[in-house]
Amino acid sequence: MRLKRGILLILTLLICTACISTAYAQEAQELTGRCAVVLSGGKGSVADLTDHDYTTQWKAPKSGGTLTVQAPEGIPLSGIYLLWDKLPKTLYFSVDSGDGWMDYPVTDHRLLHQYVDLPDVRGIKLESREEPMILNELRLYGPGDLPKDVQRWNPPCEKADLLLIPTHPDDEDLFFGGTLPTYAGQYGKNVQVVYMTQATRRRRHEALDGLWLVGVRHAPVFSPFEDMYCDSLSEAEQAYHIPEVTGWQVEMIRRFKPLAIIGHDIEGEYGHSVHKLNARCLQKAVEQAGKDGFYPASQKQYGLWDTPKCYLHNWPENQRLMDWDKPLSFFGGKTGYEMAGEAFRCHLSQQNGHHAMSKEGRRDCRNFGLYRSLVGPDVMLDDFLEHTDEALAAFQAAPSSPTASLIPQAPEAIPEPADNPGEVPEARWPVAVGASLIALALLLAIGQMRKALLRARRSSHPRQ
Ligand SMILES: [Ca+2]
Ligand SMILES: [Zn+2]
Repeated sequence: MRLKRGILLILTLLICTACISTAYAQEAQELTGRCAVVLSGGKGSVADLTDHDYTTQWKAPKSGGTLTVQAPEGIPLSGIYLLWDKLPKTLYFSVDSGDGWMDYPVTDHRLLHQYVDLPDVRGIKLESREEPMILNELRLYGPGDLPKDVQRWNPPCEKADLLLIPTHPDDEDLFFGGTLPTYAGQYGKNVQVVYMTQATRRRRHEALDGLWLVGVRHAPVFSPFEDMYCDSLSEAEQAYHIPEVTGWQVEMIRRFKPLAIIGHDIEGEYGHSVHKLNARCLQKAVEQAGKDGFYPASQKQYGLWDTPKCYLHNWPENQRLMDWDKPLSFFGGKTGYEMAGEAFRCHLSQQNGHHAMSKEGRRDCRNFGLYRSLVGPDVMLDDFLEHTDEALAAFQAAPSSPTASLIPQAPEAIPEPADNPGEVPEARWPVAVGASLIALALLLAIGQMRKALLRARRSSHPRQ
């Protein structure tokens, strides 16, 4: 009797496991077109929010603008994806779970592309209070796994393996080629991108789309420096205050403590003056970040950091052509070069025919030289992180108190997410809890079966 019950329990559990894995394997349905979306106040229409175009939007007034969403009959809403033109400082968000409207505090609110998880609701309301709200796009999702193109950014790295310092959004693809698809996507390394210019909001959207596509999962950082066109390096030196640019780079290096940095060509690739300026400031910054007394504010905040390796595009020493033509399994066999090309096409505002991926001349996105190294020259010449394991081991072996600057310090009190950029750790805990419960129940069931068997044996061999 007990034996039968045990077998039954195991069978039930196996069915449950199958059900849970099927539920998690199911992709969330996009329900935007099936929801009733109503805008009140401001300029723009629901069509502007659903045309997949960052240049059209709904502009809510300073106060009293509302966006209301009603879920389709019988399907709850599990998430809302908001692509902002201008992020309001505070988001006034409420949900209707079936028992009327309730405030729904949204704390994770930092980037132009924002996904908000919802506890399966019937309705959503967004209000503008005290400040205008400009929304470019809106998408709504039902329960299930989110499609890959819904961006859920992790905070910037606490400690980066690679730090890239492109000047404008798209330079990371055009001039650093397969770096991001290979290191962020394929290898799942902690890769941090910091743009030396602020970029327009449209270009920031394009940057996020391009970076997400090639597997970057840590939010990029944009500098406070405006994007200015300069005819020559001397004009760029006038327009940008060099100690400020260098100081900002020093701060980024100290904050992200990279094993290797990738920067521009000192000749500015096709001669771009601000690319030149960026590379030349970086030559100073990489020295000064590790030295006492330079830029004391960032030294106080993050400590010193002497980066083991710094590469510059087209630098003539310890030069190599990186092989970006290897098929990458993370991208279904597409190469790093192909993925960088796809990411470049995310920069819609830059598709004017002047720029394209290249394997020739100073635009060759494979050509890098080791500008500065604390770990000797590269021997294999095929890996930006060659020899950095030894550097890392040496740093970790160093006593912690006198070299506190070498220990990663969190600029934000958010735990560092898992290395694998394809995973969203928060979404995995229900599976882990479910699996643990099932394992426990299985153990109990097996125990019960063992007891039943022993009893059966004892009854056939009664004690004397
Ligand atoms: Ca739009
Ligand atoms: Zn550029």
